[in-house]
Amino acid sequence: MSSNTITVAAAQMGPLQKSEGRDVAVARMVRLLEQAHHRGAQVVVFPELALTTFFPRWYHEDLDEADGWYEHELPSPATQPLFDAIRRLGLTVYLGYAEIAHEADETGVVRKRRFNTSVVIAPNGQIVLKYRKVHLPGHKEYAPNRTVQHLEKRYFEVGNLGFPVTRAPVGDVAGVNLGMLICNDRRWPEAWRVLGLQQVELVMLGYNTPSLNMENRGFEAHHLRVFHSELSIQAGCYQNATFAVAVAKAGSEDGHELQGHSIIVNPQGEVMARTTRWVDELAVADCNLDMCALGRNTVFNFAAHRRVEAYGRLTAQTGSVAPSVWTPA
Ligand code: CDT
Repeated sequence: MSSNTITVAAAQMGPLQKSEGRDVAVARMVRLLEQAHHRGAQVVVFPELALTTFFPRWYHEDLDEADGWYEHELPSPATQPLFDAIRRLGLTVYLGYAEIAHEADETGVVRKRRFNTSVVIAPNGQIVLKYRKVHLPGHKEYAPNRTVQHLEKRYFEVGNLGFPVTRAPVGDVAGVNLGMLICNDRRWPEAWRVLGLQQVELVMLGYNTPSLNMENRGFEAHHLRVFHSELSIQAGCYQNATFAVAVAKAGSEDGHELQGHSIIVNPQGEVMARTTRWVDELAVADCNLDMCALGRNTVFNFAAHRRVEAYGRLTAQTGSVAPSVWTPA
């Protein structure tokens, strides 16, 4: 195998019920780490909010009542077995979790803040990189028109760390450019491009995507939900010359189905490995990082071909605006 190759694992998780504690999640995650190590993986990626059920579907009037869903420290007594396994097996791990941080807001006031967060944990148990989800889907208030609530805008602030990339050793490779996204971020080309502009080589991303559109504003077929997820990830990889490990929570959580379909994608946008079931399941692939060079030096040689003078709208404007109307002379 090339000296610039790393072996990565998508550690898809089957459902976690509302009644199940972190002990259940952590025990299953440790088992997945052991299996991934056995299959030669050096990197393991878990889903978004991996330690609990997807709690934003449950409404709490008082935010503080929801505190039990969040991590107040990492590691904690409950998550320590995960860190012990990471050290024992010498793995690099992406962990998605709900974070409570006591830190200053933009006005300088220190307060309790809540984020949908992921970290990369090094084989020695240290946190290498932290990311807080930027694109929060859903709504803030209880929505009686919805079959199922999606209260991410209630439970989380918009991430305030940008889209960081760092270079860190992985397996036998001295330096790999690592970046992260969380769930809905994968649908936004802007997020991928900010990572691409930092020469990312491996994007790790976890998700909890319902199998059905619960907004009750029109039918969306299940296969199209999966197609849109894969389309976004494959396009993000191709257009930014990067690998991605994209990992789902899958199956029925208290009767609410999550779509599964975790994939590992190469810089050509091809799916290299995928999960096929809706339970705890690994997909493993060897990623030769030299593959990132082709796109980066040809079609997507950003320095040669990007035209920032034409992209002003991307940061000047949020919503779309109607064009001026053409009228015949
Ligand atoms: N967790 C998360 O971000 N889920 C959203 C659901 C939105 S419904 C299209 C996702 O983009 O998968």
